[in-house]
Amino acid sequence: MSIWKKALATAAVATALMTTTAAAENVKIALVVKALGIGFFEAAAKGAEEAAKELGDVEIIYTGPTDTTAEGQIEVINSLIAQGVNAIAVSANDKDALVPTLQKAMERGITVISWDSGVAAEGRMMHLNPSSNALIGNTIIKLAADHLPEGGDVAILSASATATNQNIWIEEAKKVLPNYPGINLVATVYGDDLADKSYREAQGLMATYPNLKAIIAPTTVGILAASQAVTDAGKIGEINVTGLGLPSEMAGAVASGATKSFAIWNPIDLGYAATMISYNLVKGNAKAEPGAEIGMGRMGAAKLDDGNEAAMSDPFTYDSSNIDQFKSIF
Ligand code: RAM
Repeated sequence: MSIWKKALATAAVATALMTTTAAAENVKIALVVKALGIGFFEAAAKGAEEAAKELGDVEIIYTGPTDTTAEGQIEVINSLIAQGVNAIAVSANDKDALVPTLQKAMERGITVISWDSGVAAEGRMMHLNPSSNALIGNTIIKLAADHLPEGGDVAILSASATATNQNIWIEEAKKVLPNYPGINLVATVYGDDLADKSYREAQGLMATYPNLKAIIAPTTVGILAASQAVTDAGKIGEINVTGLGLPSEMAGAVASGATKSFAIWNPIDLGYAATMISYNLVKGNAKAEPGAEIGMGRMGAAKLDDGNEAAMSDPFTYDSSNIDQFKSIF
């Protein structure tokens, strides 16, 4: 072989090697959350890391804005597009505002799903709900009603006014209110999933509605802040704070009696499942279309409905009888 032929052959081997290395590159999955610093999303990130470890060739990019705005998420998503990630799995601060940016991501070949808080159908391939929306809506009212046998005034302290998930749950909750005749919903306010704003909104509710018997917060940030506000106002026993919370954050409120009970699903499993789904879509192991079953590792398979949505498990209720078993998990 001439020296030139040898050089060419070596170059060919080198090229082949480079191609193999490129093919073995990690699948980059970005978990975009409503905002950084929220315990619920940190638990979901733990699940995403668990899935990545199991899969072996995945890199998780856990990211989000500093406050729960669509603008902040759009900025984050644009930078992920520029980085060339393989998948974006987003919990949306707004159903519609993210659509054009996510469409741009999909046009560039990026897999886009929403989980927890959804994006409108045209802005994602599928959406993973933590549970049935109707069930969550009923659960949050029932949690309050169970401790109000005589009925009474209740108020909702939500996350941001544009949060897809909370808005759907509140809509579902309002539908079942006629089934709870003594329960009188007097107001819905928004704490934007910020601890201080949620605390002030809870104080505002107590000042405006002197007969308030329960604050229902379908957000882990809101329920914690409201239980603190009720405690600081000396109203434990008078106002019950309930809704959706994390056992790790709510153990104190349950012990003090500020919160009699609350519910949630497992956020670790949710982050794990969103990662597994993203991976399977990137790898072409499944297609996001009605009727499809997309593998979620140890969580089984997500079965997509006509709107390309799937739901995971039922929410679980925590109170003084069981919170100690869960408070170190999530
Ligand atoms: C907060 C967020 C999240 C929601 C939970 C219940 O952590 O708003 O989106 O699912 O509460």
